[in-house]
Amino acid sequence: MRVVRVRLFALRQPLRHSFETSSHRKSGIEHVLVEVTDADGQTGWGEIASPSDPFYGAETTVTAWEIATRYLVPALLRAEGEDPAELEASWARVRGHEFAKAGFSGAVWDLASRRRGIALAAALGGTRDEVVAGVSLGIEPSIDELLAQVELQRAAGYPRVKLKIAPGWDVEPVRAVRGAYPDLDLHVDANGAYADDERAAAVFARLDREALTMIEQPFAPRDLVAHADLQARLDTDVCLDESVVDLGDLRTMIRLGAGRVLNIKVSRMGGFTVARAAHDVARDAGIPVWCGGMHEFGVGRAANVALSSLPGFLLPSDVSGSDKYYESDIIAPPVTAVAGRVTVPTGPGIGHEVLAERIARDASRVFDSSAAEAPEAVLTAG
Ligand code: OSB
Ligand code: MG
Repeated sequence: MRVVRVRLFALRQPLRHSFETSSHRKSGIEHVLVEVTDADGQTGWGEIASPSDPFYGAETTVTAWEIATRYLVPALLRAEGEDPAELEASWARVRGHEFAKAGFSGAVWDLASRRRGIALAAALGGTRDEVVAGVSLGIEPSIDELLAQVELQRAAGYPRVKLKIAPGWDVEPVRAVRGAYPDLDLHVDANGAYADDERAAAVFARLDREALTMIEQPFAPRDLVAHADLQARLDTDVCLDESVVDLGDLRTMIRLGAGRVLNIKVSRMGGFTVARAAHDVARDAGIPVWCGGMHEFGVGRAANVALSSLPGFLLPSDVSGSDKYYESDIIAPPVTAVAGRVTVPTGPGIGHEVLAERIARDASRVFDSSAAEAPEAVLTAG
């Protein structure tokens, strides 16, 4: 397998309902689609799902574009191998920039499985034919509006609801939702918004009484010790998201007891090979995992469905139907959830047709490695 051409498309889609987290509010999402083509003309697609701004992590759409065009494209064009991991190895010496790498990883995994005529889920070692999906709800202007959102998603059939929390929007909204839905599989995600102080300790002690499935990423990403101390005090499972970027972080989490659940995001961990390895390490340690989302368009969403079919994904993943976020999608058919379940496609690759013409037409920025004006690659020294 040899990639002979790479195209990148920056594409913005409006959100149907704006989404607020502890850091900011957004009404649209811009991601970068990656198309790779091999010598036979077969294509594979991936999605760089970096947020536009450096609030979830350090990357932005602009840094991802820069790293992709200057480093990842030239590395990939020189790589060769049948296993996608061999192509991923071509950019291994680029440090960080996991979202950018994950988009390229998705594209080569999609290409490799299409070449073999098998589904991405099968190529990854997936064992389920459907996955359970949960929804993630942002911070709302009022508790009534939050309750209306929960009701909407319950009516759509989703069995698990995650609420974004932040200082000032935590115990009260959680109690209101718990009061209205005593049996709901409910969890909260702070995106690292709390300082490790007495005030936070009081908040988490109160949330510990609300029968939550987990409390996700209460503290800053690098502070594994604070998470371990909190986990030791709570009955509720602590889940790590931003803290675990590589397998070393995961080993630290396990050694310290910094959480009992892991959110695996392909984007945060830099690709499918490492995400799958994290799944294996967590499974050996008895840690259940689920697949987190980054408001992916269809390409990234379908790949998350494939990953969620691995056996250690024991909790509902953030792979809600495309219609929760977007009017229309860039794949056909779109990802759909019926009664909170998404069928794992069996067709080659991500198992959906990618609407390449639509992507090319609507893109605000395009890069083509075959175009005469393609920027000079930086990655030359060995
Ligand atoms: O922490 O899971 C998160 C969106 C942007 C940044 C961080 C997160 C999220 C989500 C989105 O919760 C969930 C989804 O894609 O369905
Ligand atoms: Mg999270």
